[in-house]
Amino acid sequence: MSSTPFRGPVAARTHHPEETTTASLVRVHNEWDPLEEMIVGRIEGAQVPAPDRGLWAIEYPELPSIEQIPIGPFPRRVVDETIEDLDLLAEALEKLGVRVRRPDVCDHATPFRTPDWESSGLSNYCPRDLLLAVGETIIEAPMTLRARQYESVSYRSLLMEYFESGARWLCAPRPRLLDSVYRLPGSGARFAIDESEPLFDAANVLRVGRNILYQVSDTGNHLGARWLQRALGSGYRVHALDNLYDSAHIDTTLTLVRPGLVVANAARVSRENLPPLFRSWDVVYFKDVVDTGYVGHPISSVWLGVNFFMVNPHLAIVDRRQTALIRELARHRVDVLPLLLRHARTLGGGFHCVTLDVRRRGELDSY
Ligand code: ABU
Repeated sequence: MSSTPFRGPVAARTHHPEETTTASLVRVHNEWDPLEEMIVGRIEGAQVPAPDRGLWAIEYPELPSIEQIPIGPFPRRVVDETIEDLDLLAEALEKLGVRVRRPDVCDHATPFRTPDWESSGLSNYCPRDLLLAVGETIIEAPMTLRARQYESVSYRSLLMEYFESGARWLCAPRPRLLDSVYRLPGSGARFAIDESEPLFDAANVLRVGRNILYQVSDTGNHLGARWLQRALGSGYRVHALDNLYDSAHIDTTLTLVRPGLVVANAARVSRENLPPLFRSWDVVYFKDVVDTGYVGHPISSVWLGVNFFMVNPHLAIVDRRQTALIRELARHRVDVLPLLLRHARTLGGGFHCVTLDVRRRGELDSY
């Protein structure tokens, strides 16, 4: 087990007196406390960007060549049905009393340049990938794909509002993402990115109070974990886990239900690599995921089926086609609001990915 704390013992600490304010619209300590405010993504304007080494290495490593990446807009039907599904999710949350926020609509085909390369954008479908809310801090992650370097522009007015309310707003060092960062499919390297600069997608992280789980993988390196530990300070302990899943994001591998209950993807997690934090928890090693299919080329595995989120410790929002999972949650006294994301696999995001919980009612604890 490689759970690597980078700083000393966990201790309560405030960064600066002015940074702790009950008025902050960002205040979230874990994945299950009662939800008060959530960002729900958008699909309008989404596209697969011009191909580059990173897109191939991270999103399409199974393709034999970079030229075979299916670039361009997603099919009209996929976009229209996803607009409906996301709007229904937003409505359902509002009926539950949750304040729902959305990013601005953006044309991701607009090209942009840095001194080193040119790219265009991807989508605003997955706020979870991009922004990390921990306590009263919201962080723009140092994204691993070039195409996603300016995605946070669509969240700018929201970030300003959060800042004005008292939240601590950080942007991780903008990565340079030279060609040499990426290790191409077939190179024999374990991960698609190297350790030359801090890199991580926010969806590599799960919040368990003062313990922050961080998946080292194609979308997060050790330097990224070190940066995050330093940014959060000694009140938190970042656990860098390099034995869970080598590909993108942690939220199809572990899903936290409430203190003491976690759903683990049985294809990736066993007693041997279960994070030590969960040794005294009930663990549902779940295997009966339903493949909900895709159009064209999928950018995620069948395990998007376990990519659900908690509205509170007793209520989950789960894809309604995941009948075995819904039964399993019922066995553990968890109610489910069954909803639909018809194109989750095509677009690379389930219910946890397409949302970002920025405020939950509850206190910071150590678990
Ligand atoms: N965006 C998460 C995809 C992870 C997976 O394919 O399992």
